[in-house]
Amino acid sequence: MARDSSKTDNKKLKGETPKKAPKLPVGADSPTSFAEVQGAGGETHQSTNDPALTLTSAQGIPVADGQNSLKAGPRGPTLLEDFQLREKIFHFDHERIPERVVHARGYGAHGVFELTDSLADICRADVLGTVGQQTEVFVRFSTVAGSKGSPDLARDVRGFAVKFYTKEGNWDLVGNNIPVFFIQDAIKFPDLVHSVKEEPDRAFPQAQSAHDNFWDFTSLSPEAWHMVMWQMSDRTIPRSFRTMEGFGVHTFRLLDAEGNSTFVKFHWKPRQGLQSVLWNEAVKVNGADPDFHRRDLWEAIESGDFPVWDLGVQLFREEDAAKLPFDHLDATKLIPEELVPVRIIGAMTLNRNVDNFFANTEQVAFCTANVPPGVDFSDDPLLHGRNFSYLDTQLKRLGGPNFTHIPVNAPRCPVMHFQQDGHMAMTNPKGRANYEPNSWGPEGGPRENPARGTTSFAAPLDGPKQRIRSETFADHYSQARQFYLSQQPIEQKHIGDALTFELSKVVRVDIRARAVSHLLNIDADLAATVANGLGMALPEAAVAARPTIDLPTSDKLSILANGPKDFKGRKMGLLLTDGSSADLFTALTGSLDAEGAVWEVIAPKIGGVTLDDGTAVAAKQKIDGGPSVLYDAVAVLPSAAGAALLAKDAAAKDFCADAFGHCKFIGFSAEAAALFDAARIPEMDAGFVQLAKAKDAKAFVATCRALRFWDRERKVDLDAA
Ligand code: HDE
Repeated sequence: MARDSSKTDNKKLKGETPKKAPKLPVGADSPTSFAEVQGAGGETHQSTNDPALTLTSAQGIPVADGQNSLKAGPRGPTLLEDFQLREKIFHFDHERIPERVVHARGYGAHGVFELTDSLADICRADVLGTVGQQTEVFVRFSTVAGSKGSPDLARDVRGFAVKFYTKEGNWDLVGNNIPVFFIQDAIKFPDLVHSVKEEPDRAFPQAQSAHDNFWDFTSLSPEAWHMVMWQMSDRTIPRSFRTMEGFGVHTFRLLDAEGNSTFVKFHWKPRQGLQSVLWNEAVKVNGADPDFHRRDLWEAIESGDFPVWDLGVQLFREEDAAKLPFDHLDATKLIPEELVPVRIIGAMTLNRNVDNFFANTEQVAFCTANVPPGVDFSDDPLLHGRNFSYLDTQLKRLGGPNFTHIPVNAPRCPVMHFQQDGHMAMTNPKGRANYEPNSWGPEGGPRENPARGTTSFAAPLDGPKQRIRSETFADHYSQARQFYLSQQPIEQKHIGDALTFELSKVVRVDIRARAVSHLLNIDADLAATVANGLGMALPEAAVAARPTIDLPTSDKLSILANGPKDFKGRKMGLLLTDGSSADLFTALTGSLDAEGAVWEVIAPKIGGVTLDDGTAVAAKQKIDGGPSVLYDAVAVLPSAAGAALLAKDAAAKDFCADAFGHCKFIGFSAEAAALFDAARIPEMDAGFVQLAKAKDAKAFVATCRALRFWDRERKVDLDAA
């Protein structure tokens, strides 16, 4: 289905500003709001059904005047007696809860998971057993380092956390968009996070790893360098949440009814294909639209273009694990898909936006320890630390142990236990028995059930207590090299550029050199490129615990090898002026609609333009509000007079120059030449497609299916020279 988000927004706008007072009670268009917020009993929200729609206090007391506080005389002091003022201000003062210590900035959506291939032969979890069974999910995507208000396109790892509301309780698969992690042991996590967050004395830089502390820590932690390669790749500047993979990272176990174990790694593969932006683009997107990713997800779901991810599993037995070249308990290593193929077992569709951000996205509480019977943990030391941390952090963040009563966290299956009381207890048991076993209820229930209940893999354990890192975790560079060599040349260039950029922000020269010393163990050319970019001599290679070995490359590790096949769900910006060709406009928007793409009109005035046949077209953006960085491709279609006008406008020239510099495909009318000249575009290369006749539009949209015109990048980027 075509998505013209200007239309979507207009519709929304109409809906939000009704001419007459609505007949429904306030909040009735958001079915969760009042009933959920005001308690399970539901009695208190009756006031919202009052046909007179009277404003009340939180205690339900009708308000006569909400605009003026109670004063002694018209200019007199405010009276302490004003409970209405006090209640309102008191509640406002307490609106914020602590933001997440990591992954503070995030965006969530509801959806559904459908199983397409049963794992019932190896796993007793109901959610993985019955083909066709649908399970409700809630997903939260996030950046890691930035605070809640930081921009979406920071170079950062993205969180990819999924809560499955299964019939056997909540299962949280709390993953990232990168399949490995920086550290091997949970005890290093606070140091890692401190190093990447803003430096403590000055409280900057915000949402960036490009500073001394991060590179100090990583250059002193050889185990980090596999993940550093992923972090410096375009994986950390995704085009959209919709175009990212997700990974459970750790090895988990699946258990059958007899307690037999199969190791498993989880993968989410986006049907939308993988896509990222360029770094220079990301920097500008952050200024033009800091909400770029959340807006993109919201708009896609609002318009019915629901993103879908396939869930894949890599399955292997204990005896296979012993033969793998890396330790499956080491979270800094992946298992190449060529060694253990990914089997697709289901699909997740995000189909409903949240109707209240705080209630859902902010209050959702994930925990790696939440697994249904049949899913169990491996001995990955990072996972064990996480199993403690997530529950602990929710107590701080959500204020007490009853956060499972919050609707987004509440299981959808029956909950039967004797835990009670505590702050904000919302679902309170009735009756006399608050312990088990008891003889009050039928059979003293609810009681434990060995047949249904969760069990752990009966791993025989033996060993001296010691603080030690396994020798099998010691090869820190081979997979980093494998990742780098698996990238296409343009992707390798981006990794070199990113490392050079980040290390250029590091002030201490010895830290820069120590970072490059690791690159020498990964790829000599990469190390030389970065050292050259930094203007420094090559240092000695870092001392490696194990020599780097050459592993086979893998296409699965490249973004470009796994890109989208079409322009569906992607966005084109149409720069129009008064007098632009109606034929071209109609042909191009028709082709984009047929492709399932989104388009927006950008014009000198937000009031829109009049085409050469007199048709009025609404604009979604005024030129300085719709820079080309917001679009996957652009069409520059001014009239001759329009082009002459835009040639004098800095924002219009930036629009063209950035589209060119970011290697975008550019459709154009002959009249655009004057604007391109003014924008100092040096060459109309093969990434430019002239739209002379209506039928050119279809061909242009087909050209845009490729992500970018990469041939141009080598010509526009000084670093590459
Ligand atoms: Fe997290 N992590 N983490 N993490 N993590 C949190 O939990 C932690 C790790 C991930 O959208 C916190 O509720 C430790 C790996 C995501 O709400 C906290 C360790 C992976 C989210 C925490 C790790 C992740 C978090 C902060 C090392 C990828 C956001 C707020 C032992 C597999 C979830 C919260 C959301 C959030 C601890 C490492 C992913 C503090 C101790 C590896 C997606 O509990």
